[in-house]
Amino acid sequence: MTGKYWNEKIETMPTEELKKHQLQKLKEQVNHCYQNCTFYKKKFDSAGIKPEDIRSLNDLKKIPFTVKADLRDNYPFGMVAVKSDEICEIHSSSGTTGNPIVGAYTRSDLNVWQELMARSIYTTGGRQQDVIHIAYGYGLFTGGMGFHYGAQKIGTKIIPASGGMTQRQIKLMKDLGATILACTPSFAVYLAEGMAQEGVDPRKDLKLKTGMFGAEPWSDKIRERIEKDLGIEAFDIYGLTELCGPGVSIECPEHDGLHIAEDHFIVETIDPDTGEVLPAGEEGELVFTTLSKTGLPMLRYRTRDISKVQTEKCSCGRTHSRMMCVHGRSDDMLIIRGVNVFPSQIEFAVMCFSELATQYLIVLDRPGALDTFVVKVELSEKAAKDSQLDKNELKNDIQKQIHIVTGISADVEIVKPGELPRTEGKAKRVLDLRTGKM
Ligand code: DLL
Repeated sequence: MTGKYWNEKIETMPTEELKKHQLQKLKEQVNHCYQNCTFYKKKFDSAGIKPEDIRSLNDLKKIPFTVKADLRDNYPFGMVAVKSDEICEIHSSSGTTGNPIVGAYTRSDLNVWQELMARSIYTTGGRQQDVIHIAYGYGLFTGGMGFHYGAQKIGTKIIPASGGMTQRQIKLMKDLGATILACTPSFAVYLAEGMAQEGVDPRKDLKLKTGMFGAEPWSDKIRERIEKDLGIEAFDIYGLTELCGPGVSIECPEHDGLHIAEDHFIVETIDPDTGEVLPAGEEGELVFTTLSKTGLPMLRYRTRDISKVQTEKCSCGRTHSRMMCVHGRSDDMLIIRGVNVFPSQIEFAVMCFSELATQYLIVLDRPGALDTFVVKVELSEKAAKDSQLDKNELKNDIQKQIHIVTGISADVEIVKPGELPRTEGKAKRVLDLRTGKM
């Protein structure tokens, strides 16, 4: 590690060299998949391609996509490309229906993940002398262990707090001198609320400098609030179980996108409807190909996450492409009265009002022929105490703002501070009661 880079040679590698490195690794990865995984061999055979056909990065397009359903259909180990005793750790993502998505790691996969997480923490300024409070869940979810491994490699002091017990977490952050907070953005908001209630002033009582937030979409408005309420610099971190967990990409101090670890992944952006590969800079679904995975390699894995990728060099000196923050997944998109709406649009509209806290809940139902669309929002503690506040006017203004952002009308319901449910992991923003109602 040198100065601001964890691995300067890799992180600032000239693009041509990086591409050569990717091609070499891609060929190896494709061979590994074809030789050792029946799933991929069948896919290649039915598409009429052989590993030798992948001669350039452009040939990647010839490989069929891999999708979430492939993982579910081959649950738990049908897509594993090594002998069973080479798998030494297993994680899983929080699937709501059907078979869970399982991530199976070999020792070498764990080493790569640890390296990527050390790089991520280091990029955001984390050093050996820091104290990292990890409030991502430990266990099957990759958040807790991923941060733990990365921080161990840097030598940072680790507080493995995991989720839950908000009051205890605040006390520990204070008493143990946490300088980095790692958790979901929604839990950071929850912690900030808890501190306000307990009269803890993060600027005076805590030593926090930075926060590493990810695992769910979060808007710029939430970022502003977290930075203001906790007095820290916030960084976005992205990843998914299928690829390794957190550490696939990390925001640098320029705060202009998240650098993708292109020495271990190739990213493509596609039109989610047609599968057509889009030019750099255009918004679409992110598709990743792993270059170093041995246990569960992923060729052209469709993430369903919507973003765009910039390839220009960043002012921080890193050459790896940047993905802009993910505001939603194509399968999170709601169709309300025939109109496409992303929960992040509602978040944007709601966060425009300083009278509101950061919690919101979208409730959809279909009692008759038409969808009902209710957005429950919470007053901030301060606004709740303001006797001058005209709630009807506020409600009308929020309704107008939602209409401007989404093009459809919602009923806004303003509730008291603390009334909406909080989650300690990923936030649940939508309650869709329409399922099964025609
Ligand atoms: O959420 C890994 C992770 C843990 C990332 C901690 C960052 C921090 P999964 O549970 O498999 O893995 O969920 C992956 O979460 O496809 C995205 O839809 C969403 N996601 C992850 N990071 C972000 C982010 C972890 N920074 C799914 N912004 C992904 C928006 C994110 N969405």
